[in-house]
Amino acid sequence: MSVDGLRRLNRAVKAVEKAPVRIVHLGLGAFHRSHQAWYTQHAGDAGDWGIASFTGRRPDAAKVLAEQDGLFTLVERSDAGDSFEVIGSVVEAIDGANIERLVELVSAPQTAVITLTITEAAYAHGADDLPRLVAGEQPTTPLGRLVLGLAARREADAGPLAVVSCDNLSDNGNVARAGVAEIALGLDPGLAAWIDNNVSFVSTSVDRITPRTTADDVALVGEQCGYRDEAPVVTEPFRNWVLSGHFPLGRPRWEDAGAVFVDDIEPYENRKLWLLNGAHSILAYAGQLRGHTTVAQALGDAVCREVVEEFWDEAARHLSGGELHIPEYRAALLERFGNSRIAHHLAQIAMDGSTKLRMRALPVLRAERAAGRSGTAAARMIAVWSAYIAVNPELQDPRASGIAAANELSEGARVAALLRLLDPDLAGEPGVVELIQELTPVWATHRAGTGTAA
Ligand code: CS2
Repeated sequence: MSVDGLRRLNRAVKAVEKAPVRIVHLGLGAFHRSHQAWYTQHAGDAGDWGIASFTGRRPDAAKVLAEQDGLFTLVERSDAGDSFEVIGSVVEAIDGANIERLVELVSAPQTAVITLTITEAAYAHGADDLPRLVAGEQPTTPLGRLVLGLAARREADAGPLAVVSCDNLSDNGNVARAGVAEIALGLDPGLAAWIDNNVSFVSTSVDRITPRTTADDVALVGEQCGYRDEAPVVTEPFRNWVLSGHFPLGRPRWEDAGAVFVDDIEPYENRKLWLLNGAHSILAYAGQLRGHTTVAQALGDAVCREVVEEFWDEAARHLSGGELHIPEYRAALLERFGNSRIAHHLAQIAMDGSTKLRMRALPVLRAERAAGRSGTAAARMIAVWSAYIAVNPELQDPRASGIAAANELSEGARVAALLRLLDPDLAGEPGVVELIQELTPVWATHRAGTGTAA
């Protein structure tokens, strides 16, 4: 970006002084910037809360953003048009491999909150770093890095803080706690005890549909705003954040921006994971098998829409508590998914299916079967995944080797092996494998315009 452009961006954000770093974030991606960065900018006390955000695997995002002083344009895109806002809450953008800076910031007494968007799959992989940490080498996983930072905080006697998971996992605070504890215990039981006494793990349900930025988005911001921003983010107008847990050293007044704090987060998590994310996964596989590219296109296909609605009917039977307003929520989802100006690519959602389906299909399938019903619509989510990976074996997945091994088997054994990857117990239950097996082939041969599927 030109110096002139940057100055104009700076003026636009009216950020004379940057907020001090009090939040450390792991996982500097588009979603972090459309969600936590937006909420922090809109908190009443935003001036007190700057975010230092670390990338995950690649340094590029940090480099581009650091050159813009952390500033970027958020484009809110609705059917009615675009609106543009410069976000200034990310005051430092850092390569995740810069462990020195991470340790420095996590051990600083003024750091009060660590937020995470590290992907669902990353919570299972922290222990991969244990041998490296024990050998005194640099950790490479987000949880390994987090534990190293917490160890430094303990050494510095910098006091308690809150870790806030913002990934699409049920009970994500406790999942983060367990992942961190496993590494810390292997490294030093004293550290594990310190974490137990000083680190609060907050669970959250996060929501804002945010596709990857494209070259067209960069060009559009240039045309509409009159400056060149190399790292804008396009998102939908809707956003939601439900949090549950304790912040021992305080937090931004995110409630000013609409965040909701609850005692029991489970009903909200399930509503989001099953209705929104579950529908996304169905559309990702069924939609691509039927020749569609985006969520809006897939939803416009009556066959895809019907399987989504059937899954919603099943899931809704097991959603209760809180203030869920399911009919309104479903109607809002149809509108959000139908926003055709947001090109949300099905290929992006399809990745890491074995982890996502555990959260999106399995709870509904188990609940339906416990109630004496077949759970056909939930089983169909697994069937469309199974049909999709049979013809797309290269799809990114944390269990890629298990999927490749399953793909070598005959169809019946293949489906059983895939289900075992998701849940060995369910795979052992009579009738489940057969049900998924029956539902799979019709999708394997399906293409748009060829009638209805089972
Ligand atoms: C999607 C989510 O990629 C996926 O798996 O289902 O990223 C979804 O867009 C967000 O959770 C929306 O809040």
